[in-house]
Amino acid sequence: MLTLYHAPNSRSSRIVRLIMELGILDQIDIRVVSVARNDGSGGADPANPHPESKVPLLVHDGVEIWESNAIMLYLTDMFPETGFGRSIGHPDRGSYLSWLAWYGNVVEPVLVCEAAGLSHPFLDSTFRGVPELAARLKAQLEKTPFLLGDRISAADLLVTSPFLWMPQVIPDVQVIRDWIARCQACQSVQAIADFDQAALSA
Ligand SMILES: N[C@@H](CCC(=O)N[C@@H](CS)C(=O)NCC(=O)O)C(=O)O
Repeated sequence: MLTLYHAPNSRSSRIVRLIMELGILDQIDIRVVSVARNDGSGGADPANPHPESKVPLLVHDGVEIWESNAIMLYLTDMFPETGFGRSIGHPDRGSYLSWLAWYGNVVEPVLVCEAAGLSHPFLDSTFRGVPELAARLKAQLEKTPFLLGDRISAADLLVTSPFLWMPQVIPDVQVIRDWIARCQACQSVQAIADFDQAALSA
């Protein structure tokens, strides 16, 4: 039994989007919960078992899996036939794990600091900044249309996701803009928008 705790228009929306791309919506019990929002709205939901009251949280037969990159890896490993991940033994497995981890370890800290207007030598030396992040993406996207070659993967969904909520931090680099547009061309973009709108109206 798989249960996803989800709040509309939040970091868990990218997990619902992946679930739609994997075609496994009917296999997951999606429970909509509230979370505390940056604008002061919302609040912790007693129905959400996440230990920090956050989303996303996936629960599989009683085991909790938290953090978006871990959840994406878990789901794509569980449903390898969908082609959205790269299984153990695949030549791109190491790159797949690296992009997923890089997102959590580098992309979110860099973009959150940028959006918050924070700068400090410790932040720069630990995470680098937006120019280095853009250079890393540009170098890859000049070689391949998606992070892992010719086919979109969960890594593309994850790494492009913050650019949807924070378009102001999209690097002004054409190959990056083209890649974001390619990733946004999927049907799941409208599907998740409709799903979240319906959840908010319910
Ligand atoms: N690194 C976590 C971040 C999760 C996170 O911060 N989620 C926000 C929603 S966008 C949340 O639940 N916030 C509620 C809170 O901070 O109490 C992930 O990517 O899964």
